[in-house]
Amino acid sequence: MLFYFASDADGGFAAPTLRVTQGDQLTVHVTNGASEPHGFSIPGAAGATIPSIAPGETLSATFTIPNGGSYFYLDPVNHPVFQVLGLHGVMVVAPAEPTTPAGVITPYSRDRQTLGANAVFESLGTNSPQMPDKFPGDPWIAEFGNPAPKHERIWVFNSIDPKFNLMAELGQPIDSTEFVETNLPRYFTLNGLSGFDASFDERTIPKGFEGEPSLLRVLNAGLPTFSPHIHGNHIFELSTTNATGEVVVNENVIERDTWTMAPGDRKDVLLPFDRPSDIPDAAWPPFEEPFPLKYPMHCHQEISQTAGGGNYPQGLITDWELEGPLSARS
Ligand SMILES: [Cu+2]
Repeated sequence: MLFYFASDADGGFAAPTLRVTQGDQLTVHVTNGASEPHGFSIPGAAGATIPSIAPGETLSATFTIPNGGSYFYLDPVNHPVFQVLGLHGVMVVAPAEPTTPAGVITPYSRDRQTLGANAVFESLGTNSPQMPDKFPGDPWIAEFGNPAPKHERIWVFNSIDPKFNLMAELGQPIDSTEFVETNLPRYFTLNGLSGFDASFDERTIPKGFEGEPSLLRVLNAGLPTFSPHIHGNHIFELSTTNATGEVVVNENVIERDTWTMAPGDRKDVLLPFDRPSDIPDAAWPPFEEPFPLKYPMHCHQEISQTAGGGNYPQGLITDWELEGPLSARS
């Protein structure tokens, strides 16, 4: 597999999304087209590391694809400088055995599943084996391998301090300690976009009818800790990672309206596409306010909502769209 960190081949992402399956052998060939050494690593994937690649050199790594979940591939050289400056991408791993003992599909392999996460997936849909009245509609529909899944979105967060981007552009060396300790981000991005651009990006906005739950794979490549917050529905926080980068499915799945994304965090959350709970039965579906109902995701770290030192809301923000009620689904 050949890929380029800097290409725009995958839409707004800085690098292509790898969609692979647990247990397969994968060989990546990485060519360094820059004028300084770079490397390659996938935290949580044993053997997926090339410590250093000289300018103009191509090196390879072959590894067994790890457990189902969401991963970063990134440049570990001068960490976290080149990762934050843009040398990162996402690897989505389909689990080898995605079903729960009750036969419901999840993003996680059977031997890593938890009762708590399974209960969420088993409660989705009109024919739910757990709670048929809780989330009427469909179960979560897995689209493993689909490059443009309807029921999944990837959200990569990042931050930019232009002073360091200028140094990189001029070929000046950047000290990683200085980079971290003096970083004053002026731009905050979601999939490389911000503000209005992120709020209207079809690859970024979760969309669906009531009863069409969506998986959000949320990854923080930047330096700040973010606090994404979603209106309209609560999310279920499904997974995190351990110290070695392995995907860990949460035992206790908490329903949240805001969650924490520390630097390097990779967390999957489920957006149930439930009827917003503050709309009374008698007022649903609404007839004065037209569909789609648009709800924001914004970040509760307020600086991240700005650009260029104050332009609001041109930061890390997007919408999700409820296209219609269950009764209007085709
Ligand atoms: Cu809000």
